[in-house]
Amino acid sequence: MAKPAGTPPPDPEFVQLLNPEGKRVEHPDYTIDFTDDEYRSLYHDLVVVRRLDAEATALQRQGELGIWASLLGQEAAQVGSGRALRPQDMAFPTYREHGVLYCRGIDPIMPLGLFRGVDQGGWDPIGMKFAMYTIVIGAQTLHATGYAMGIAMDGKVGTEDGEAVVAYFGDGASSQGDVNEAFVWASVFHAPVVFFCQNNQYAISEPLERQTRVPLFQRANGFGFPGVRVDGNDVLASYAVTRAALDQARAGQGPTLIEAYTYRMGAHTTSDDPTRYRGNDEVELWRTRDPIARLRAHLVREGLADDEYFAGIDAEADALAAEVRAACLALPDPHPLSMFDHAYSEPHAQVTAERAELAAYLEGFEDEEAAR
Ligand SMILES: Cc1ncc(C[n+]2csc(CCOP(=O)(O)OP(=O)(O)O)c2C)c(N)n1
Ligand SMILES: [Mg+2]
Repeated sequence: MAKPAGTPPPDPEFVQLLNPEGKRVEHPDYTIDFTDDEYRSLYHDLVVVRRLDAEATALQRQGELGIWASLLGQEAAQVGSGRALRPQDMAFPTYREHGVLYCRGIDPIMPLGLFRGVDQGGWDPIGMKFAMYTIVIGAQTLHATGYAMGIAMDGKVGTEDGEAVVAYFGDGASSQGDVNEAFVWASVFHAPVVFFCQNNQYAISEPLERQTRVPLFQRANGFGFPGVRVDGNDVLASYAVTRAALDQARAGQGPTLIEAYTYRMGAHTTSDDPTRYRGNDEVELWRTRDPIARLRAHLVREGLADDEYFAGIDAEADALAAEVRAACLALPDPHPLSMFDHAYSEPHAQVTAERAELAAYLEGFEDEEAAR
């Protein structure tokens, strides 16, 4: 398909605190003061979430998951923003936020149950302050905005230890009506929500140029709240920008749109073949901006870690991946009738009738196992 006519947008300007060579860069508005241990633990989380993601992709390829949406390339955007959340903050993810899920302290087996089709996700969204994965593109931005309006009404905003909300979505989702409606509501009600857009350059096969003629973060201006673009492959900048936006929201200063400029290194999901719609050149260009390599280079440059340390992290990640694999294979198949269990909180005539119909059908099989 022909590209739209006109001048392409200029090269992105973004907040960066760590360049692709692993060198610290100063920024007038954003700073960080991590301890040596915190730098190392950021690296740990990046490596672990990438390793778990690779294991999930392998499990899908071996027929153990129905589908998997990989986060490969987006680790820094997710770990940086995920670690910027305070315990009381609420997050609303898409289907790709495995790195944020990990930062929330949720057992990494949880999303595998969903993608294996044996449960609905499994974690307690309220207890863990992490809503269920949302496949309906952009819908969670409305959920997040409503939730944010709710906590403001409950008086949980405007104090030092107030609460804030983050809504994750993609570049493609920015074209959805839901997202634009969420922007309007968040703006006029001054809702304490941070809209965190991972611009990974694609919505399945549709490139960014099919979503917008202006940089995505500038959309916020038209809705009346600030927008900022961050280098999404820089975990330090992703952390600093998200932390600042969340703190503004919790202090009662309303929403912010963050565009984390990044790249989806793998396929959209395991059902997709990206070689059909993008060239290898751009993938290789983005490989040079790898989020893990640059933090590793920084740790080496600053003398914070050596080969032995890196080997230890790799071994730990491998062991965790093996554990998650074993746990995935051991997930019990649900009984078919359990699908009706939580459709409504109260008994419901239609659900009761449908349940009875399926039960009768299943009883028609001699071997109950065979009915599954
Ligand atoms: C309302 C709705 N429309 C269409 C789809 C099909 N769909 C699934 S993922 C996707 C692309 C989303 O792209 P983006 O928002 O950039 O997120 P990414 O997958 O790149 O993280 C589409 C169109 C859907 N799930 N929901
Ligand atoms: Mg995208």
